[in-house]
Amino acid sequence: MSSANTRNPDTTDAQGHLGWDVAPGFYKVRAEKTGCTAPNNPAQAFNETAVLSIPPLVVDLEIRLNCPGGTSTLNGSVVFQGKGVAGDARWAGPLSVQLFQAGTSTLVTLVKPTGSANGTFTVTGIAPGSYDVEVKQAQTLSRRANAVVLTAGSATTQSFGTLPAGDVDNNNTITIIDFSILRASFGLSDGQTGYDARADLNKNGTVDVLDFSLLRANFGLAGPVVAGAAVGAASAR
Ligand SMILES: [Ca+2]
Ligand SMILES: [Ca+2]
Repeated sequence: MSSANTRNPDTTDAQGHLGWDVAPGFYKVRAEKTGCTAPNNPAQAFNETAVLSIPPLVVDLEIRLNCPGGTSTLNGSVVFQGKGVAGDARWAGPLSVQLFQAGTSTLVTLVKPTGSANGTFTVTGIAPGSYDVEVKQAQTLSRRANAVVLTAGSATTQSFGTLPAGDVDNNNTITIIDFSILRASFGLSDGQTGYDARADLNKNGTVDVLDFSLLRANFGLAGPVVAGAAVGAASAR
């Protein structure tokens, strides 16, 4: 560097630009960052320019690094009660996924992926780490899997198990309040005055005894239910 400009290290401006004065001569400029490599050589942990002859002034120098696996992916799956088997269109729809710092109540991120008819969902762009992951659908209790390890540049697969149905008001407990809403809509179908779609737990367009049975099977439960734990099986009623 020129003696008139010896800021080292230096930082970029808001546009990512960085510049400095040098004494006349021949230079290479090298860039490196932990976890990154040269785009055309994964074995080389840096990238650098060709030899630059200074002067003249060199501007718009661009040094690219390939930084793979900066984030991780979670491929999750859940099972629904009362809506047939995996592949049923009633399984598809919005989910709420919360990632907590493992072992704490610190919420790192809340995402709302759309689950498939098979109950699978994907969350991408997560910083690698260990998380307690909680999954909820609006009419079910949540399920939680603890200490799920997400690794940079790869996808982690996690089954959460059956989401207990019956949380009509979406507060993660199944109580008399949920029952009251269901009762108020009992016997009504989509389109009728007073019909409350939240109480249609099996998503068949009518609030009836099937919905009541689902709610009754899980009555008194609260989420999150730990992934893998058994819950009241509505299908047994
Ligand atoms: Ca509730
Ligand atoms: Ca129904």
